[in-house]
Amino acid sequence: MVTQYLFGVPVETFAVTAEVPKGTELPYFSQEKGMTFTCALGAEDIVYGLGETMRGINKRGGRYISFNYDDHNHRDDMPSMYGAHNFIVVDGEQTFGAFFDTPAKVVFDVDSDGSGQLSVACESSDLRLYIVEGRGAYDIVRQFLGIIGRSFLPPLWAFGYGQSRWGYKTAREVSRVADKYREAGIPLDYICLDIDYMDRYIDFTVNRRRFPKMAEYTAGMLERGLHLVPIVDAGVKIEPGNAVYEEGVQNGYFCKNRDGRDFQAEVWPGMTHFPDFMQEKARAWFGGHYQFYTGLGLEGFWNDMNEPAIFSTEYRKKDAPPDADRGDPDQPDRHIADFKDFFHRLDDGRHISNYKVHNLYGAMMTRASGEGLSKLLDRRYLLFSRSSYIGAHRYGGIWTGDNASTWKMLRQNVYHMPSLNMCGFLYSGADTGGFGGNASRELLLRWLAVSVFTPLMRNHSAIGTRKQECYRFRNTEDFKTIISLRYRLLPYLYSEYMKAALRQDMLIRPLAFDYPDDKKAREIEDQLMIGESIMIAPILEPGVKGRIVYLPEPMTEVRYNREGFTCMDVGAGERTAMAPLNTVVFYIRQGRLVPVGEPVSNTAEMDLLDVELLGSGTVYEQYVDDGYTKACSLERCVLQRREQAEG
Ligand code: MIG
Repeated sequence: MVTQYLFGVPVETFAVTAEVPKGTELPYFSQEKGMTFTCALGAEDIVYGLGETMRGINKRGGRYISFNYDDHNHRDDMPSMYGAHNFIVVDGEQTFGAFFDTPAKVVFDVDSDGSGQLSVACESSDLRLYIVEGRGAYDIVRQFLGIIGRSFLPPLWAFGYGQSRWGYKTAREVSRVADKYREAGIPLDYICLDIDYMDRYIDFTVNRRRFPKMAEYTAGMLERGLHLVPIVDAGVKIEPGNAVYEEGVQNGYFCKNRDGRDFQAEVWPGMTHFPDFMQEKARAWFGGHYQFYTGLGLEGFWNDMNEPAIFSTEYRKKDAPPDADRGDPDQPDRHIADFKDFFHRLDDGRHISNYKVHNLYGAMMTRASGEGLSKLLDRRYLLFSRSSYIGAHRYGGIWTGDNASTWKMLRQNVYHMPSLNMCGFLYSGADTGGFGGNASRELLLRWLAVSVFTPLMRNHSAIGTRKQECYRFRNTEDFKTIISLRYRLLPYLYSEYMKAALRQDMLIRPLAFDYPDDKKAREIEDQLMIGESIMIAPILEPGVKGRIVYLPEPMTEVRYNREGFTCMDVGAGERTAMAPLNTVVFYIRQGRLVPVGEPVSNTAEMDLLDVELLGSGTVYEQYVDDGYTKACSLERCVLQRREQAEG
């Protein structure tokens, strides 16, 4: 049961799409000190949720601030990342979910001082609070997913493997990446174009010298089974003659400064204006401009810098001293002052500083692009954004930003996935191999073995770091093996994604959600459930050849290497699983099945129905379609039966 509590006059966030009955008496919480909600936690209570935040799946012991930031130094104590996902689930003595629907700053103190207190401080007293009651954490999450609307449905090719790097400068360089992958026989479905494809970092342009004949180039790539995925930044370059700039100025589509003029901030293109994505008309206008790309045959995009990220503003120079707030743990960045310097016009006529609706900016950019692309294309599009708010999951996915080539970040990727799923973001993933720093061969292989199971599987790295394309490492055969597992599992992974999205359910879950009565399973954070059949127990440490795995029930242990799949039934309890770098071990639940396909070099070659069934079950309900139709429904499921004789 979900109940809504209304405080003040909240800004419309579009997060919740269902009609939710209003309540008068607030259970669990005592509301103190303005809009601070507090609740005493039991000693063993687990607190789930908060999507894109640091630390483990159980958020207990930490302090988290919803205030979207571009900070590439992902430390454990970093309070804010790029998204605001204000949904928590308390599981224990009291079991309930709470969604704090407000676009302003929210501070979640989840028993950070060990006193057993959960406190949620909302900076704005205008908000909607949704309380979800149910039969345990998983049921509560499903009810929550039920009120925020269906997840974005990407095309099949978006589930392929993608290569990206900040620094690809020319069509020639991009073609070389494609050639090298095909030569090495490593499957690949798309290559991302970072900011250098643009003309001086201006959105909706292509640098004609470095990417001549873009439409032909895109078509040629598509013939090789490769999609190009350009980046789009939030800021619009101030430059007479730039049509997007001129239209924005004329129509009042940009955010304003204190004097009512269009606000100026420096980002990659130099001085820019920020589109006022809070206005419906500005969204339609910006989204419509994706026609520039769709006209070139492009169908996939990543939206960046939409927290929004700022280098300097008309009020604050780049090298200005840090403001007085620095050192205050709740004001973790000097840019916080910048967000008070520009204003949105809401569709109800109110003017409001970005600071007060800050967490919606990236979400509304995603919405603008998603709605634009839905109109422009007769098929599904790929879109993932850096910044987000709950609700944006209906228009696109997210990636978890500028991580680094460290084992800690790999582990964080594992922790992020179920938390993001709880907040609606099914299509997500990390920069595989790490963005900052230099990836070792071992780290990249282990990371790929995790990314095989995340919907977005993209290798991305920063300019100036060690080049991280798989073919640059010794013995590319090993990379081919791991990535080919992804493709062989696609009949299952695609089916499970679509079923989860259509049922408004989670795809990636903590073990505790499937085995709520198993005390040990409840504590495990480095193993995950992927869809209805698979459990993974990835290797997240350097220099080890195996790990201890906990099985809450007897399962089929599947070992995949260059020879293919080997299955073995194993009992419940702890066991040691050895996995050399070129091998992935995963588990299939008792009585369940996993359909696997033949190896292919990209999704265009796949026949989703040509499968072999692994596991001890008898029937699997497989979602199948052409991979791009917009008309997706559970009616597209077919039953795959295991032959009696085989079983
Ligand atoms: O200021 O476009 O998170 O993925 O490669 C950095 C360059 C801007 C940040 C993104 C990253 C991307 C980079 N961008």
